[in-house]
Amino acid sequence: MLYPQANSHRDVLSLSGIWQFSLDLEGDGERHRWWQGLPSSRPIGVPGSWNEQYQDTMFFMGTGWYQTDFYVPAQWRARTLTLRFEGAGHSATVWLDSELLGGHEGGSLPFEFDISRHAKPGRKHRLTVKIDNRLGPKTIPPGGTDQSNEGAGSSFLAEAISNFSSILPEIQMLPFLLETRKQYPQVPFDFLPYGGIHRPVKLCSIPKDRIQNVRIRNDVKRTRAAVVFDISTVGSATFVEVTVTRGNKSVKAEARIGDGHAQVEIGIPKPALWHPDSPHLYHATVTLLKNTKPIDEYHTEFGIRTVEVTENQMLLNGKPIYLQGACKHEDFPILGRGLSEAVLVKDFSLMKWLGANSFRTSHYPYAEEYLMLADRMGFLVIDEMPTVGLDYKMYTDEILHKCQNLLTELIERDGNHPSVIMWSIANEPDTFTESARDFFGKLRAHAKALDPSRPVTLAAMHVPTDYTFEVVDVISINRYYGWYFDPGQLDVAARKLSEELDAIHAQHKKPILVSEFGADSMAGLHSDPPEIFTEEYQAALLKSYIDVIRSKDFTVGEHIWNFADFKTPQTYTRTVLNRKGLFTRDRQPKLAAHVMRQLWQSGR
Ligand code: BDP
Repeated sequence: MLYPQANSHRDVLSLSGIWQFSLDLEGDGERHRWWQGLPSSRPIGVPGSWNEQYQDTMFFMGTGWYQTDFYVPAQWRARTLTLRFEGAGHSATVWLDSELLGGHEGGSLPFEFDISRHAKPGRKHRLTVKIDNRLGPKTIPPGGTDQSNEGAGSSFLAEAISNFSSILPEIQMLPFLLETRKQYPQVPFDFLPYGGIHRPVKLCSIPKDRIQNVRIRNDVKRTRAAVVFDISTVGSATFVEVTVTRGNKSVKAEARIGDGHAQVEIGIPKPALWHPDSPHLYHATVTLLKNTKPIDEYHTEFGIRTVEVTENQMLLNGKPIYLQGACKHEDFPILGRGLSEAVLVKDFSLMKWLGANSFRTSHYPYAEEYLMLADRMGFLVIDEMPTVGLDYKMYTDEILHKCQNLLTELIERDGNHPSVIMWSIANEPDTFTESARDFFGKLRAHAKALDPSRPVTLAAMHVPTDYTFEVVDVISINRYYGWYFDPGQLDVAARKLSEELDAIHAQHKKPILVSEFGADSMAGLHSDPPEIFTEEYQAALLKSYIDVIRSKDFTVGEHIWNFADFKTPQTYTRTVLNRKGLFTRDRQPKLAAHVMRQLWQSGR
């Protein structure tokens, strides 16, 4: 699936704007054929999560219906017409007029429908989208079945307690302890399960005979790069031509199409390599030819660079690279998870201001615009699957198959971006069982089969007995000493972190990224000596972790949790937001941001 673009053979119409919206509180919208018209609807902004657009939708878990009317331009005749959603969910069901087009599960990857049979050029159509943001035991990510706090896992627990309470009396405390961990909405992760059409919806007009997909890989040998374009096509075109341009130089090559596929290789002597300090991009134009006549084209940018992993290091273009940056969320006041290019630019400019060179798309794939900008501005991205909060009961063939499909979709979408240097196949799943090693081992193998050029990691928390350390290329650990453990004791935290890093590396001989560490701070709360929740304590904790991380020659980076404060479910450990941000939710720097800027602007 190619990212939509307008060029001399293609057209795109944005359907962003104000749509109509109704909550389906009784769950009977389908029975009442709401695609024929929404009852008592109100306006809603698209893209955007529904949560913060109205007071009564803030914590709503259920189905919400969206509707809009649009015209298909009269000149779009004899074309293939597609309707593309960049991201909506958690699940979406789509109707065009009264025709059911289909559905999609997962809110963070694009999906599209061929509507050529239904849509008529020059006519007005009604588009209806039913969104359900409820999660269940088999969705990715998972969630409590009713998203309330009631009755989770009680029979299993009752049985375990009666079996063990004679030998371990403390086990009777377990229901109480588990109760205190609950939050509302009840999800096994720490960000709001937003609902809505989070990313743009686009109406696309493409040629019937067309370029279907373009995969770009490069092989760099000494002073020469071979760039290979794998192109799939639809229809009867015979040749495909690729022109690669940089500055005023260009190289061209072509190949014959066989069975809807062609491979074009272009040699580039002395390539300008892509690197965060010099993010050189090449421009490629792929042209589809029928009897020498151009009938479709696609433009894309790409970078030439290599990534390798040794026992101690990550190498970018053969040289050690150290990742400094923060994990993010797609989260902003009022927009929720909704894409705003202005917020994106603001965030990237703040990351440059900090001196960061990297971030992780915690805990799901972000809008592709993030990667496009990362390519241009020079950020190293760890691209993460939406596999967050998986528990050991989920390691079944059915869930594995689902995760493999998601990974395929992710690599299909993001594989051409030079900024993506590593795939993260999960965040903090249960990894204390051997079944975790098998499950994530198979997921890693799937990633390698689709993309041998990038290392694979997993952000783990079950240190030191973590079975997935055996199957990843780079070990990533999320650590919260000095916060959830040993609060207020930075010396203890530093000692534990240091011992743990040494022990993991001694056993596994793999490079380690500290993929999360941090402390909440309420902007404006100060204390001396530093106490938890103050700006001083957050800054001191980050600094002391970084001293430890940098003292090891096998660490490959420091990723702070989090870039900015973000919205979470309600629980007594959160004051409306998770406040581990270097910036407030509206992107004003806390003390820690200034401290990190000083550290990062002067390099490792
Ligand atoms: C980590 C999770 C992250 C949380 C963070 C926290 O990976 O999603 O937000 O803890 O508690 O374990 O702040």
